[in-house]
Amino acid sequence: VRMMHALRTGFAKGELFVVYQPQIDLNTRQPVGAEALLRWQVSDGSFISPVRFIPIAEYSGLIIEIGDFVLRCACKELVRLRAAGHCALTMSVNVSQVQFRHPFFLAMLRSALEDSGAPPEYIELEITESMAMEEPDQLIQMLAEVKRTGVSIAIDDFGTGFSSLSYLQRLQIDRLKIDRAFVSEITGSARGSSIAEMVIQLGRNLGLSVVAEGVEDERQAQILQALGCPMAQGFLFAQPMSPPALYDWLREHP
Ligand code: G
Ligand code: G
Ligand code: MN
Ligand code: NA
Repeated sequence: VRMMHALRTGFAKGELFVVYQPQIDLNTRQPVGAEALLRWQVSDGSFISPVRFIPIAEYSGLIIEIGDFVLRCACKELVRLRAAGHCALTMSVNVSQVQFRHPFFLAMLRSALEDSGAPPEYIELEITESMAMEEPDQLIQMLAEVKRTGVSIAIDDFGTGFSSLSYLQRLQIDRLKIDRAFVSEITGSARGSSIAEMVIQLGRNLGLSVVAEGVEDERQAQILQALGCPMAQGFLFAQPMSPPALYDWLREHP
């Protein structure tokens, strides 16, 4: 309850902001997109992880406003990036289950797109695998509506809920993001790389784009590239960055 109050006042005071982590093409090593990630810096200067505060935001309902804020920041940043000449970059936004299921979510999405003038084809929403696996008719309907706006859908943390893959055929998904737990295992053994390998193959067979998350060293990047993984994101390439740092990074990585 204390944290809920702190989050509410912190959000009102502007303590929440969005950073952007580049995503790169593994073959050319050029940036192809960015993921918007929320940060909360409290008044003493320390950061509270979204792993801790997102559940509280969901529980309290604050996630609706906060999620809308992230979506709007990301849309505006995409427009600025394009104005600065970075016209090929996509923008990925994490969407919480609570936010996605809200009756006004589609209206908020359309409004964020319209107000910013962001091109929907360059915006991607990341939903978690657990959300996709529930697979009720409502979700199928929702995704169809999202797709009608022109926005794409990625499955975040893919591979962590591997009990049923049948939803992949029924839902309008565009991209799979290999969870970093599997990326960190690929340099170990053949067994360690088998899930990443399977996801890459699955993406290829289903015509889905694949991004490996949490790539921290060159060996991981090379193995992923050899396995045919088209895209990656991780500390090896770039940390999540504030907009000014992102523009500097992009200038150095054309
Ligand atoms: O950026 P970091 O690694 O600290 O993020 C930790 C977790 O918080 C990740 O699972 C990420 O998806 C989630 N997260 C980060 N930003 C957002 C956001 O804007 N909305 C939601 N729903 N989750 C986010
Ligand atoms: O669950 P999601 O994919 O949204 O989580 C993204 C989070 O992963 C971000 O909070 C980001 O800070 C974190 N992240 C990005 N790259 C790396 C990495 O190379 N290693 C680790 N450990 N975390 C990373
Ligand atoms: Mn994500
Ligand atoms: Na993830």
